[in-house]
Amino acid sequence: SARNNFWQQNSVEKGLIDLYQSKITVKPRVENDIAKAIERLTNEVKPLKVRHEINPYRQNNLVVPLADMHFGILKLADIKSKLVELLDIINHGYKTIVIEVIGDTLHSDKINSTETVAGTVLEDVEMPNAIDEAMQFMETIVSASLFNANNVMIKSVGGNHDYDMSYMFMIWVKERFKQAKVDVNNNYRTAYLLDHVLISIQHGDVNKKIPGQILATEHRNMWGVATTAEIHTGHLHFDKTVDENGVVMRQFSTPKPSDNWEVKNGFVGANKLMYALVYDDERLKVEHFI
Ligand SMILES: [Mn+2]
Repeated sequence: SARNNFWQQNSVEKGLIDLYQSKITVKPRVENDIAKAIERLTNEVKPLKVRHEINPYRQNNLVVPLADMHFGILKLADIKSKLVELLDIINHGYKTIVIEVIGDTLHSDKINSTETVAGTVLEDVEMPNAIDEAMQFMETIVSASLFNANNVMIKSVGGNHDYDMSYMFMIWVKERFKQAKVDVNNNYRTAYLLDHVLISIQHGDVNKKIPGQILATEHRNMWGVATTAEIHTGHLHFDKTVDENGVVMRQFSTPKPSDNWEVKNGFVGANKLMYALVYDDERLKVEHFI
């Protein structure tokens, strides 16, 4: 803490003189403050109850893909206006809202150092605060979704920055939002049917060669029922949509600001967007760029 004072005083020799005083108090920086991290993680982890009702007039489905949020680099303040826009879209009301957590929600897989899953050391971010903000963000959009949809599903896969951390984070999500169907898993991809749309989510760092064929092979039953099939990924931080023999690959960008590594390498041009996708029974009808 710091405190400053300014005052004037009469002196016999110089007359009125200015006096200035600063008091600075410091205490040692605490490294490896596990107790503080545990307190943050367990703070008010009790189920949340949101007013939830079934409305048969809600026809369409909404998918909110969250790819590469990188909380730690990303601060909630960076996406305030995007969050308002997303909530406006959620407020229209849907049959089902799906929140897809596609990996790298958190920048680091460690709490007191900043590293990827493979151990690549990154520029330091404040992870307890990052987890706090990720929780606030999830709480905001899941609460709004529960209020505005007949069903809420939350699907997840870990990323190359947060695979282990993400697993634990999703356990918090599952415990916190008992009214939603939360898919916590330690797989590298997961798939689900949204009426007659088959959607697979995978972070995008693995299974890059023939993902459409792998989807058909691993989920024969859902593949047979589906009218359209899509794979949702992130990882590369830029927007790209490709129709690969009928399987639409949607790679989403990230709303986070460029970090030092990206600036150094010149990876600064991508749109910094969030997305909300509206589906009818059989296909994508509207894509919101937020
Ligand atoms: Mn990644």
